[in-house]
Amino acid sequence: MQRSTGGNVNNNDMVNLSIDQVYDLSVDVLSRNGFSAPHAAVIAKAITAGQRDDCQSHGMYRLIACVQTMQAGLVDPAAVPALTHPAPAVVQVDAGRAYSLLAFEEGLPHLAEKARRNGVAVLAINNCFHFSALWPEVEAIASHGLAGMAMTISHSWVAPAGGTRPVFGTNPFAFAWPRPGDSPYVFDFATSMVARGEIELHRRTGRSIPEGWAIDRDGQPTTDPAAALDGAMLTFGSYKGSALSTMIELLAGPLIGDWTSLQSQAFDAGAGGTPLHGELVIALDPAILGRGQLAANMNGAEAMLDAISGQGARLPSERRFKARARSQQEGVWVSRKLYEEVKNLGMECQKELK
Ligand code: NDP
Ligand code: PYC
Repeated sequence: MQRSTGGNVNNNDMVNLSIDQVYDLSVDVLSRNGFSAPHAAVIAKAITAGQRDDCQSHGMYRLIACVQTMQAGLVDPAAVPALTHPAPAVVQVDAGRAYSLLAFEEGLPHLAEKARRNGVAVLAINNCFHFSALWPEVEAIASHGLAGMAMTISHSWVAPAGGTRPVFGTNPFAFAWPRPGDSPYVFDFATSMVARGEIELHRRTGRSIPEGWAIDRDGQPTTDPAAALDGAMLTFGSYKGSALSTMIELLAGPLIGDWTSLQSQAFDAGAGGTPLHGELVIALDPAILGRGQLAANMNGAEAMLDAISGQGARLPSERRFKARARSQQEGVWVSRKLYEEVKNLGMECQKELK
């Protein structure tokens, strides 16, 4: 990639950056703040993908939390993922209290190979700090011609339906289906009404949040993002989202020998760091499971997906893929405030050290 982190600063409040500039800036910030080269590269890749695809809650702004978690002494910036193979269809990766992304990168080829051999395979990532969106991971699985699912937990920020006290994380679930000659079908959503990052972005920019996203610490509905962050977020779909979130707590937690969101929150002990827990990733091979009629099965899938978009309904990820194409042509726009904040991350420490 071409190295340039300067950016084309506009006169108004926005800054235009090429995708390469976002990546290079992210690598610079992460490296300067102590992340090893392999970790800086995969974290920068995920952050750049988020910004490129207009997923603001998991784009450049996440560098702030990465650096804060690092400065709090919580995350290991250089741990080498440790892979084990407890069963023919299982690969388990201990991230060693580093961010999850390098563990995923190293586990993915084993996951794909095991799925092609067994029809189904599981990648369990343990002991990882986790900040990233899940769609890049299921998209990567689909690029192997496999269907993919990923789920993870976070800190206990979300109240169960009918309750008022936080138990669940924002617990995202992502799915991808490979489409011959086309972008995969992908969805990726928090089981809370929105990602917590979205509420944080509302607070940063002084915007109120819609009703139904959260309650305050007294259990009352609120549209104030600060009160929401201090209170409890709500699940989507009432008791249905609540049950899905419970499932994710169990499958990405105790099933794979890892923590729940309550345990992650307890470990954090008010430090405000990124959550520390596990992630469950599943790959399924249509060539093995499809009773020897792969082409016909894929055609059936295409007909069903066409029946959705054929009536004007949009497929999930359609907005994201359009944003990706646009960003590749025009670069991305970020607020000058965020750009300056990110550019200066860790500079204070460097000055103190001099
Ligand atoms: P959104 O509600 O913005 O979007 C969820 C999904 O629904 C996307 O696939 C989106 O596609 C799709 N979608 C949105 N609107 C429509 C529509 N009208 N018709 C069809 N599909 C639609 O996401 P969330 O706020 O729930 O989550 C955002 C991100 O946060 C996710 O990527 C998630 O992985 C991440 N996250 C990560 C956590 C972690 O612990 N690591 C915790 C919680 C969230 P499109 O993108 O094209 O709009
Ligand atoms: O936005 O909910 C969120 C989130 C939690 C951890 C990473 N992202």
